[in-house]
Amino acid sequence: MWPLIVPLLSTFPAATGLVAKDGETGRLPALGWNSWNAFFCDINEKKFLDAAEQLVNLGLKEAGYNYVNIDDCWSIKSHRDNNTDRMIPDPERFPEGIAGTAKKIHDMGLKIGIYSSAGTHTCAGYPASLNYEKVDADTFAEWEIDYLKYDNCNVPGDWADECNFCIPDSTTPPHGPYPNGTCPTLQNECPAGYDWSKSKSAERYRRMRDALEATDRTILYSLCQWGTAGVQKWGNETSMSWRATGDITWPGLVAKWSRIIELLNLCSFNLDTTDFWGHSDADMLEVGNGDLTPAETRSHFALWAAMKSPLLIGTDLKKISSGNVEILKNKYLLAFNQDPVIGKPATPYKWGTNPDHTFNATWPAEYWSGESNDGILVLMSNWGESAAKRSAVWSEVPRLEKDASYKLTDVWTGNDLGCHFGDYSVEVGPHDTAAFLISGKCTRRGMLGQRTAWRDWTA
Ligand SMILES: *[C@@H]1O[C@H](CO)[C@@H](O)[C@H](O)[C@H]1NC(C)=O
Ligand SMILES: *[C@@H]1O[C@H](CO)[C@@H](O)[C@H](O)[C@H]1NC(C)=O
Ligand SMILES: *[C@@H]1O[C@H](CO)[C@@H](O)[C@H](O)[C@H]1NC(C)=O
Ligand SMILES: CC(=O)N[C@H]1CO[C@H](CO)[C@@H](O)[C@@H]1O
Repeated sequence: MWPLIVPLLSTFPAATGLVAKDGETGRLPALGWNSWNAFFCDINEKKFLDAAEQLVNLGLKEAGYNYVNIDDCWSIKSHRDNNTDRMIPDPERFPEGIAGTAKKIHDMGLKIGIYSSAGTHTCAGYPASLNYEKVDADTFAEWEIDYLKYDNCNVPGDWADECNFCIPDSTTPPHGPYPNGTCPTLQNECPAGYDWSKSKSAERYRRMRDALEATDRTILYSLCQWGTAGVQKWGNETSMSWRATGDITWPGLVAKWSRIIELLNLCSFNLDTTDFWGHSDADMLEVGNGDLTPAETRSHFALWAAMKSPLLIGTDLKKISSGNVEILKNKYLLAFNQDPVIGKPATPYKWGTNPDHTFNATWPAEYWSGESNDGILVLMSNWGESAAKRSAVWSEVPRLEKDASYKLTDVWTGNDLGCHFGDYSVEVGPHDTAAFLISGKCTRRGMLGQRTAWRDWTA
């Protein structure tokens, strides 16, 4: 009955690309698990089933993490099927094919994602989807895939953009744009005002969007386009999420705090593009990986959640510590990330140590706030190497009144922090982030102006 679906479809602007056929997929940031940060190419079906089982056992599925995403290296490397042109799942890694794995993941009440690239080959050199968009989209739909991560490797010369987007830091992978278009070293930079939605990059990603649209399945379309080619301008009409930066990790660079803080700085300048249905993606989580301290892990997760990045766990869930599971399940931060009423992310309201809007890869903004259905979330970070005081001053925090008393809840402990008039100060450890939710105004003025060390409040 065609007329029945018209009202649903008509709620989406016609110019907007991807329609979620189920009316819901992609409206909020995706939550789940992806193999890359944990295993790189060393994957097989068992690792996905283990991850799925652990999502269930650890209560992460219950908390909302529902995608199990296969990254690079899942197919036969040498060729496509000579008759059908389809990619061929590696029979040793996936003995029952991707469709077989998908069935098992679905039977656990979870969704499954797959990976390809808008080039001739994936980043690890496997067949990829440029010029095969239709056959691949149809194949993924037939396998009952729910999510596609679409990378940007091995773009042939005839698909090169006519001019270049600024990638100021020349170390690979690319680091994405500086704000204000200042590009120190680029050859053939596109002129100011260039319409990046007309670029060949945008066209490569639109082709797969259209192929996915033409299937009869809802497949969340996630661009892994490294923040290049002005994707912040066309990502939302092309996809449900798009990467703001280069990778958070690659073989040889695993879970480095320096990389996390660098990405946070870059992402902090792209937050106005995120709202319902389209999310600027800060890349997959490193929670549980490398030598991140608990403070660094808290900051990483809190800021990624607050920016409304998709949250894809990237660690071996058979080895994760209970402390890290608790961070991933933080109910206040997940509620903010998955807010059904307010789609905008938290943003910096003050840089703190540095002047506002400073672009600094080791010292991004330290004071963040965002509105949510549950109240105002405030984050105060300390990027220094020793503990320091951080003060949230109501007159500086958007939407708060200067001369008012607010009720605060500590996001990490769930403790009621009581009522605070005018401001709230805490001691924050190195690389840590204090986080609290302002859930309402206090009517009594009983605790005016009282200050306390973070977490020491017992009143
Ligand atoms: C398919 O093509 C590849 C590469 O051209 C070749 O190595 C392989 O033997 C062919 N397979 C079949 C079944 O024809
Ligand atoms: C992205 O597109 C959706 C419609 O698909 C729209 O609701 C949303 O507001 C857009 N985001 C921004 C930041 O404009
Ligand atoms: C980044 O900010 C910190 C803190 O102010 C400062 O010490 C450092 O020199 C800055 N880095 C650059 C490259 O300006
Ligand atoms: C140096 C410079 O021009 N900085 C500007 C960058 O853009 C922000 C707003 O996006 C301005 O507030 C800064 O002044």
